[in-house]
Amino acid sequence: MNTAFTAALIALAATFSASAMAAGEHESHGSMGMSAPAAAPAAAQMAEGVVKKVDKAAGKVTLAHGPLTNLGMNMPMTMAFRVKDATWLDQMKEGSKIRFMADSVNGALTVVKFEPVK
Ligand SMILES: [Cu+2]
Repeated sequence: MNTAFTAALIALAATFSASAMAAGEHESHGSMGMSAPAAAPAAAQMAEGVVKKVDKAAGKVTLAHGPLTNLGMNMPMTMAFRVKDATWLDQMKEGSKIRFMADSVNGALTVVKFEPVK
């Protein structure tokens, strides 16, 4: 009787540790994504925008963009951004569509990732 109880306990413990391992693995995947925002998961956060105006002198671009949840913008709007790389302004044609990621850099909203959409 004692042996049967022990066996049941071992079986239970094995089941428990197996599910705990699965949960732990899942959790580590999640934290990996969070600690590496520049890696692959960031691609999913790229927003679409339409170039409205390019101001090379000021180093700014005006974009009509969709929601940017990382910046707390949940509504589409048109606004000016700084750009991390000024050469991007040469690739931003007024009226063209782009994919981008924006972030606050030293308090200024800045396009930190950019790729043209063909
Ligand atoms: Cu905005």
